[in-house]
Amino acid sequence: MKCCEPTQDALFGGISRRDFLKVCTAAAVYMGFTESFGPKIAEAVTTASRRPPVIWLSGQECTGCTETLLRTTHPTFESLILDLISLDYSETLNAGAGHQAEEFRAKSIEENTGKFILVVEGSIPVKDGGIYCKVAGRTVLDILKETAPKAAAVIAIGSCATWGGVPSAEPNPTGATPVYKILEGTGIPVVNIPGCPPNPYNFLSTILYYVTFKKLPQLDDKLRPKFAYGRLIHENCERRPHFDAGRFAEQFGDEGHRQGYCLYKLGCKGPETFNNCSTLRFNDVGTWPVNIGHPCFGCSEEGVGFTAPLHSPARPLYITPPTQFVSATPEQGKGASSLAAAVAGAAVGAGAVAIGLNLGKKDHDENEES
Ligand code: FSX
Ligand code: SF4
Ligand code: F3S
Repeated sequence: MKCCEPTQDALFGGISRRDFLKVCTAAAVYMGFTESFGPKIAEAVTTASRRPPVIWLSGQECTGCTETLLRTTHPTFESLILDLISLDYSETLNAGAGHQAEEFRAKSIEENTGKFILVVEGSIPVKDGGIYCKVAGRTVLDILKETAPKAAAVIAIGSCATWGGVPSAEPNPTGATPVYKILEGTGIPVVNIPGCPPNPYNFLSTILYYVTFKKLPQLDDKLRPKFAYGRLIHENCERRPHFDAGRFAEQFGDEGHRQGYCLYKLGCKGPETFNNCSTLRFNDVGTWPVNIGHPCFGCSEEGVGFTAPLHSPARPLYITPPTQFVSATPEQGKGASSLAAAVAGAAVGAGAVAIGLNLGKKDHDENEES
């Protein structure tokens, strides 16, 4: 047994080997591999000679992207992330401050040139020379331009970093610009993980993929991992059978809304937003906007979130077959909750939902029972 291989009782990222395997298996399924790939990912990660160093820069943002990685009910996810990578610099999480932190960043970049992952959270203001966002007296624009060419790859996390997000909303007073545009033409590989905030599992899976295969996952034309952003939310939504049957909530709180009908007429942008919220869901409680009665407002999609009016109807990109056909009579499908289980079972990524979101819960429940 290799020294870094976890034993039955060993912990990785503060979680048991069994839970770690669950996470890797969920990530494997979710990235389009078979379940049997989970142990291979786990082995690659635990036997890696070195955790990839990460420099995390912040531009114009609300820190929601960092928070989404840290705020989990069970203290497992953030420790898992922090054990997968060596987070050498993050303005939010740095232990040191001021000159000390800046010196550590410079040292890590120098020692790890060509090897570290640069994560950027937030958009980059370019107007007036970028003076609207400065760290340690320098513009983030300068810091990004100086740091990115030394990185192995750049991960832009959140809608702000990937396409501009909130700071770029009209009239975009600071010239908020996405990271990939700043780096256009440099040949530096950039991965976009949009969402405001994005699902932390999309970030985790991208890191797991990189550590396992030593390369970036397949990306779409907007530089998003295809495994996470390859489908419209509308394709696997639990309310989709209601859409197909023509049952809509007309107003918040009306009978259709209480019955869990489709939220299209309330402005749901699921038909024009590519993301996996309807299959992967958020946090330990496994919820997402549509599930709790609010239309998706397209927070991850450029030209939709923070751009289209909240309650204007979506412009469906294409009509796709539903994942599940149900009777059009409401009696047989009372509300979304009764449909959710059936649809979720058929949905792509259901394995990830079932396994990933129960992380730590079983042990918790067992403890409660004992
Ligand atoms: Fe906030 Fe991140 Fe939104 Fe932006 O997420 S959650 S404003 S995408 O950069 O911190
Ligand atoms: Fe779901 Fe929205 Fe599509 Fe209705 S319009 S099925 S609520 S994603
Ligand atoms: Fe955002 Fe819509 Fe998902 S608002 S979190 S893309 S459901």
